[in-house]
Amino acid sequence: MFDAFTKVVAQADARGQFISTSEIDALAAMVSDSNKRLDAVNRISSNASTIVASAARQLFAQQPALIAPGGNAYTSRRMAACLRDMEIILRYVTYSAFTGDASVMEDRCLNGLRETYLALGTPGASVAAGVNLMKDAALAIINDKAGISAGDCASLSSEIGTYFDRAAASVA
Ligand code: PEB
Repeated sequence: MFDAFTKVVAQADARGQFISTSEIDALAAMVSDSNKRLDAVNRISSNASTIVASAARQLFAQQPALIAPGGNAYTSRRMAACLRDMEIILRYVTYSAFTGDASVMEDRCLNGLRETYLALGTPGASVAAGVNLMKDAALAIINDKAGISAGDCASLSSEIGTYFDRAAASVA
C-alpha cells in the first residue's frame, strides 16, 4: 500500500536516484492543498450513506430489471449485498483520496473483483454504472460551495474522479 510520498520513494529507488525537483514540486503542491483534500474526504465519508442511497436509487430507476423478480438485486439479501458493495467501493475511494494514491483500492478492493462478479453472475457493467452515479453524487457534495469560502477544487475533483473511474473500469 502506497501513499503519494511512498510511491515517489519507491519510483526513485527503482531508478537508483534522488527524489527529483519536479517530484518535490508535485508533492509540495499536494501538501499546500491538503486542507481541501481532508475536507473532501470528510465530506464523502460523512455523507456516504446518502451517496450510496441516491446512486442506488438512480441505478434501479435506470435498470429496473435489477430489482424485478430474478434480477441481480432482487430480494433483500441481494439488495443488501449490492448496497454493501457500493459502500465498500466508496470507502476505498476515500482511502485513495486521503493518501493521494489508488494502490490501496487496487490491492484490497479491485484486485479480482471483476472475476468475483463473473463467478457470481453479477453484471459488472451495472456495478460500473452504480460507481459512476456515486461519482456524480460525491463530486456534487465535494463542490458544494454553500457555507464555505469558495476555492478552486478543480484539480482535486478531477483526481478524485479518477479513483471512481478506475473502480468502474475495473469491473465494467
Ligand atoms: C464483492 N460482492 C458479492 C460477493 C463479494 C462481493 C465477495 C459474494 C459474497 C457475498 O455475497 O457477500 N466483497 C465485495 C467487495 C469487496 C468484498 C466489493 C471488496 C473488498 O470483500 N447486484 C446488483 C448490482 C450490484 C450487485 C448491479 C451495485 O444487481 C451486487 C450492486 N454483490 C452484488 C450482489 C451480490 C454481491 C456479492 C447482488 C450477491 C450475489 C448473490 O449472492 O447472488
